[in-house]
Amino acid sequence: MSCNLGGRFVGVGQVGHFGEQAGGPFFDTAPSRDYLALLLQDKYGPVGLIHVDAHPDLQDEVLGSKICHGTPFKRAYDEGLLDCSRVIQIGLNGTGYSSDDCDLGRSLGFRVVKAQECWYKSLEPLMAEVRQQMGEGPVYLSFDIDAIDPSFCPGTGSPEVGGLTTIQALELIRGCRGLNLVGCDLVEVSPPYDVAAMTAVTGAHLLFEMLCVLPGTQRQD
Ligand SMILES: [Mn+2]
Repeated sequence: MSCNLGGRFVGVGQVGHFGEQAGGPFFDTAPSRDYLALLLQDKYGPVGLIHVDAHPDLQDEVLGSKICHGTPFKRAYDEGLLDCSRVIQIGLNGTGYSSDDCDLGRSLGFRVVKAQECWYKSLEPLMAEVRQQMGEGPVYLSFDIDAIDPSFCPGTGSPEVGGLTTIQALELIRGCRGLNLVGCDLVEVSPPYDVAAMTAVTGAHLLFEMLCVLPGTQRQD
């Protein structure tokens, strides 16, 4: 395991076959995701992806930059890191760079589930479908905290109202049990925007929940 505690990027971990990381907003997010994904590609080849986020992060460039927080999955696609038939984006919501934001993923063969499609529902049925879609192959879970409604998680750089609840976030992560998870991240927690550490505490819980659904983890109901 290696850690970088020097900046907003609070940690990169690679434990055995598994990588888990937490990243702050903006420039540190995309490279950290890309770096770990490249490590995983060397080991596993193209991976399935469960991407929970209010934003598609599929722009080719943002403000002239190819590497920033709006571009990581376009770069991953371009690098051949993704098994596109096993990619789902969940929680897209609110403002975007363009009116076709939701179509970016669809055009690449991804399944896209907007936040509004999740309102008032348990996400357990959706996760049953996701487990079918992912099958036995390697899966990477990327969770942007801004998929969660800012009433729960205000501490993020691009908040979008009408997002998921924390209960739905737990359903999403717990619904990954049984998948061949080979890596995950939690990104875009921004302490300067946080209120009474609400977002940081939720983020810590979500990272713990991710550890609890790793392959081989013992479970007590
Ligand atoms: Mn986002």
